[in-house]
Amino acid sequence: MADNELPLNLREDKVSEETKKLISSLPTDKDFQGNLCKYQGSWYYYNTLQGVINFHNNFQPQETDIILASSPKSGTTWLKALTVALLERSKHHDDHPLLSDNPHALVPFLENNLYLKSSTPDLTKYSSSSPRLFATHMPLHTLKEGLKGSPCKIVFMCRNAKDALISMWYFVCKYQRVEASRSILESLFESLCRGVTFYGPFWDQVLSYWRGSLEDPSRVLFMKYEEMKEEPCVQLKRLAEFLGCPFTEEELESGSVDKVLELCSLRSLSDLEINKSGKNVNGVDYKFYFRKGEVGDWKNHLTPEMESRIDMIIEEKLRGSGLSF
Ligand code: PAP
Repeated sequence: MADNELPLNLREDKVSEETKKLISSLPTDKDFQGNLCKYQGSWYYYNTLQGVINFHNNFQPQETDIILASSPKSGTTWLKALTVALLERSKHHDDHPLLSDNPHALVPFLENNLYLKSSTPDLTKYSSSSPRLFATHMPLHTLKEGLKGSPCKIVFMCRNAKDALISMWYFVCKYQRVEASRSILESLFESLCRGVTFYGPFWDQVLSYWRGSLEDPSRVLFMKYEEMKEEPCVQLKRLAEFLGCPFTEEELESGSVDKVLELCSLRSLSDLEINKSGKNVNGVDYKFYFRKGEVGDWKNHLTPEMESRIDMIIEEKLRGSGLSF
């Protein structure tokens, strides 16, 4: 793919002179999509690093802001939809925002959308909704730097690394319009094992939020895609309570939990016209964000050797943390 055809976040055309200087002092590496540099312990494509710096320098948090954080390919789209549906549940019927907009448009990424396109994005559009909702894949310490001490609530969603890897494989092949070949999967697998992935190492990103949730559970909620699939009602109620908008008895009796889950199901969202034909700000088709949504799809693609290698690495990295997958 030519450089100017790549999604904006993977390109290098937004980088300021100052950031170029910074990059020259950082560890650098590559994955099969492009150049990466390591900033505050995480790997970024260069334009996205500029987004992080812009966010740090210019974001003005509000105390009521809610940040939806996630590992890539771990249920970000789902979490965004669920949160919008929860917060808007008493306001809309036929004109629900999720029916006409993709969850990524309703809950924009900070470093990977708003502050990627501009160092001073216009956030007034988001001020009409209180609380404002933003998203990120940055690790917690890098996110907190931009929150400047503001007590915003943070929800983090993660997923087992093997399913997230398979999801990423299909996703990059779709938007690069190439066949999902074994060689691409193997390249992504090697990057995952080396810890050199966009926003990785996977384990450091996940651990930053895990520890944050243990230190301050009223501020950081840690969620897993697998638990959301296994017991959606329980997890949705947990999310609602954390966000300070628990379901009332009346809502529980009238099936409000199921309505939110149905509106946000992969089937419902992927059937909507906006999600069939729209594109995100980085030029990626929304339809690529919806695939199977299953737990354990990795079993159809990874060899037993790949499975045991990645399991061993992750087990070792998470040892002693109390977190497991
Ligand atoms: P992102 O990190 O690029 O924003 P993200 O939404 O986290 O992507 O991940 C996409 C995965 O979530 C896909 O998984 P799969 O490839 O294993 O199928 C996608 O199918 C799944 N997904 C998207 N929407 C939903 C949903 N409403 N319910 C459950 N899973 C979903």
